[in-house]
Amino acid sequence: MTRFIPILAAFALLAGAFGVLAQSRAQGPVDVPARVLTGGPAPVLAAGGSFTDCEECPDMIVVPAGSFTMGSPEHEEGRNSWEGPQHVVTIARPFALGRFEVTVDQFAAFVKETGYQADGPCWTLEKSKLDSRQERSWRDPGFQVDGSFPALCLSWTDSKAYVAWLSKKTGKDYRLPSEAEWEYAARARIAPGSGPRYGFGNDAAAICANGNGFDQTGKKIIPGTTTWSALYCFDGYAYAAPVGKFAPNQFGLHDMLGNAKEWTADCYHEVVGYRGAPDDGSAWVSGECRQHVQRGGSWLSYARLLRVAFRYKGPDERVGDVGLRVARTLSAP
Ligand SMILES: [Ca+2]
Repeated sequence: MTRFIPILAAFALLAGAFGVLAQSRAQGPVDVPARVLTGGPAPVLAAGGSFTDCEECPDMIVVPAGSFTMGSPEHEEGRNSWEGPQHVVTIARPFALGRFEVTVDQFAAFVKETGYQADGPCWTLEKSKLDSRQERSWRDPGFQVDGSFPALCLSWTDSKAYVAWLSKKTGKDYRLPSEAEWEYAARARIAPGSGPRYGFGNDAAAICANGNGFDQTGKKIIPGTTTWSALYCFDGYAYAAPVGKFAPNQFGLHDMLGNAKEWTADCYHEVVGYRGAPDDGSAWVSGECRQHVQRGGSWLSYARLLRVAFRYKGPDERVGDVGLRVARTLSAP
């Protein structure tokens, strides 16, 4: 039961009123072949460049170095105290981040090559009921998916195993992004200052053009959600969407807003908020670490939960709206 509660709380949060539980890219990415990264004295990669290290590997975007203000201002509507205090984080070197969330096809390549066991159970919402279902997994998260969908029902351990495999396969440093890297990339700005609450802007009605959240499509189609808080727009997807169906942000990254919540490397420090958090873009892994941070919201998240400063937490369980996006450290030029 103790493991059930955080999962339930997380779902209630992302689902909003679960009724008392029943309520212009940087400069335009330029394709950079992987070999420029792997060859001898590597040329400096331009921010916005993209590469892929192997056929089955995620498409990567080079995120520029810069600084940003992490967290939400105290006056932001719907804010939680643990989104503060706001603090400036400096990302001293460019790094790479997946252009999309890791897809079913990409995760399948990992499972096929290693025999890794990532089958159920997975917590899914079906027939108006959240439950841990043995038959659900990344292959079948409770609704129809194909290889272009984000791989869902992945635990933090599954996600770590995937990036470890990518590293071994490519000889490169693949990893989960830090929470700071994630928020920096989602805000897609390279100078400090409070940016717009949804990354692309402040207009909740425009979310449907920028990402897949819990919208009027979902409310119409998903059983038992009529009392839930939803976006006042239609994004066309009741459940998850294939990756890349929505506009990229200024860094060329798709689906930072909604679709799948994404694991980060960071431990969750709810009580202290960001007091004691690193300011150099590294992951915060010291102290209590019962849960890890997830970011970005999902197809089950309404506007407040899609704010770029919103922080989710989750125990190491498989859940039907949680997947990952990979990061990679870039070699020094
Ligand atoms: Ca939707």
